[in-house]
Amino acid sequence: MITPARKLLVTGGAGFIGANFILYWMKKYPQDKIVNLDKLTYAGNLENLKEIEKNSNYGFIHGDICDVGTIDEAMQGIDVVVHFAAESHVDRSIKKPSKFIVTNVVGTQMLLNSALRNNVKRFHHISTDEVYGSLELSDTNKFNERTKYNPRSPYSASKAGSDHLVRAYYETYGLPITITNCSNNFGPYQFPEKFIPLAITNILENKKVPVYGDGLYVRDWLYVVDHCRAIDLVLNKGKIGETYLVGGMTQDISNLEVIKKILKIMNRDESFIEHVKDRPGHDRRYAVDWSKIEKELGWKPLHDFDEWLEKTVEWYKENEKWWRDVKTGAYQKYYKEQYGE
Ligand code: NAD
Ligand code: TDX
Repeated sequence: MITPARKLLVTGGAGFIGANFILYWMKKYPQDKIVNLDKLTYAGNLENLKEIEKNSNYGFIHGDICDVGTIDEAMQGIDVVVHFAAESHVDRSIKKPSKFIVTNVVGTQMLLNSALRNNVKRFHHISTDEVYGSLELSDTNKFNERTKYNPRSPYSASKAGSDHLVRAYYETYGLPITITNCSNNFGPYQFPEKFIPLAITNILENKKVPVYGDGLYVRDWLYVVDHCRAIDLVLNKGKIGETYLVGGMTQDISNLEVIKKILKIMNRDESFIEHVKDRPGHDRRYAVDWSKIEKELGWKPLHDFDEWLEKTVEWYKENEKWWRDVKTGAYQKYYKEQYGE
């Protein structure tokens, strides 16, 4: 158990899950101090943290996890590192993989070194179910903590590399680590390159939604606050050196089913669906067995997919300025390169 009034270093806290985590944590543990270290890449947005930016227990460092000077300074007096910072979009990793290796692999190793030098009490690494590769649609099996790693995209290969390094620092140097491998998140502040916010914001702009290939790809959707709750439990009750898988409540729901639900919520017909060229090496199915974290730490997802999908649609409707501001210049260029005119 980590004692109260802790000092946390959150990396990538200006991104989707990191920002949700900071908002969640500051509400639940107002006595704790948080330092957010973020490079503010295209995916980082300080608007996500507006409601807490003036809180005296919150501080922001604009910096790169690959920069030793910056991270050594940020690590001073830190009890707990929660490491979200990463290049996170599979399609971008297919077009330009190098950045993924630099940030996700090299950056993680730099942080591990600094955490070791500064005697942090916990290094928690945020990872993904994608490191386990792809399941068949006909398969009833799910990923669990014993599943063999089999990453199939540059993104998932880089995350797998980072997971191995985190475990190596535990085994070799005794760094007190924990890892969570989580399934697909959705919710407020998700950058509209990812499927659900891309679909919602395209529909709000009266544009079609690109669905890769046959659309019969399956993801294990989890509302982002449930992910934050899982990290909270692992930080407070998790066993050092352990990995916990975290997943949602949906039963093998396909991308086509997801988009049909969104269209129904938004009162639009299925003419908004546009099948486009498939993603190379597209993983068919992800499904997560989260019974270990349930049995050992008492976690289970609490946010129903349909209900929170509707609330997420509402959030994007109510925060039009937020997504219009990010769907500008560089985003337009990316969109054209990815989907054509
Ligand atoms: P995101 O792309 O929204 O945010 C990433 C953040 O990291 C941004 O704020 C960005 O500026 C920052 N960053 C990138 N490179 C950096 C660097 N070199 N130095 C410092 N900061 C840097 O990502 P997300 O969806 O919030 O994902 C967060 C973490 O969770 C990632 O590690 C990702 O692999 C993992 N994850 C994501 C999902 C998901 O569904 N989104 C699921 C499981 C795991
Ligand atoms: O335009 C699209 N059309 C489409 O059909 C996009 C962007 C996606 N898709 C499909 C691909 C996937 O089957 O939707 C599904 C979800 O795609 P993404 O939102 O890109 O997520 P995914 O590739 O599954 O990876 C996500 O979950 C695990 C996150 O981006 C990762 O960071 C996380 O680790």
